[in-house]
Amino acid sequence: FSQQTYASRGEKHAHPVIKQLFATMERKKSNLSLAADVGTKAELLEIANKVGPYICVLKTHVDIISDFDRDLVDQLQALAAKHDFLIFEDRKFADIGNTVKLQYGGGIYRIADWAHITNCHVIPGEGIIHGLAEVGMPKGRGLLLLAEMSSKGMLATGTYTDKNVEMAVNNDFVVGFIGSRRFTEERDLITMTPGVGLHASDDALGQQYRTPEQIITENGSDIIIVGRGIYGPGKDPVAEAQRYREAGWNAYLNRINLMY
Ligand code: UP6
Repeated sequence: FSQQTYASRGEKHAHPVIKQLFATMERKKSNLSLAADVGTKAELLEIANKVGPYICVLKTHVDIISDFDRDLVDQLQALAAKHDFLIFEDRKFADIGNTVKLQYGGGIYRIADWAHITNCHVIPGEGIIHGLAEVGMPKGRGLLLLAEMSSKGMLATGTYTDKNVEMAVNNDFVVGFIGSRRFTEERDLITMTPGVGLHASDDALGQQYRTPEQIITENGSDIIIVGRGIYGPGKDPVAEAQRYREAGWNAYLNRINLMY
């Protein structure tokens, strides 16, 4: 699949969210997702509006927003429509099926009502996917499994990663993975990769960075997730987003060309 264009994969894909995602990526020539880890509603809306034109996915952590409310969701959805991007709530669910069902559909955030994509750890076993699917599938949502993580010393390796792939291949609600590479050719499951930086050194809390070329061209991942590389101290978010969009897209073009 990594030899095909995003457009052709989108045309053939059975899942509505991934169809929409690939079409957006092709229209905007962007495989960049912004990890918007900011603390307030105003900051999130501001960066989503500024960087929106250059991204295919806005990745949120709604539980770090101090003044979260329904209006934030309405405004994010309006920005998603205006700038043509999808919303991925990086919730990293990790409980038993019955509990995650309540967490995904309810509480203050009601994530399933507005996030096209969310994700989970499969540490509890396959029941977590079934619980989330009960809420998300009727709404046409998609789920990513955390097959690997970007941080130093992470424990998602070997058999654990393989189990993620097995569970994903066998479930229609799963649309892909968080991880560093392409994981399977059995069906077109996407990979989104965090821990991407053009010149960043690793942070003090275990985060490790690789370049778009390593991730997209060499490893066959589909989307780069960039946070502080875009809005870190002293950075101009629009200029950085443009730079990462171009780097990510060129890395993809290199991959496609390599295959001809
Ligand atoms: N993230 C990782 N690594 C993972 C999974 N998720 O960094 O394995 C998320 C973080 C953060 C973003 O929760 O939102 O990706 C990375 O941000 P950064 O580019 O500022 O390091």
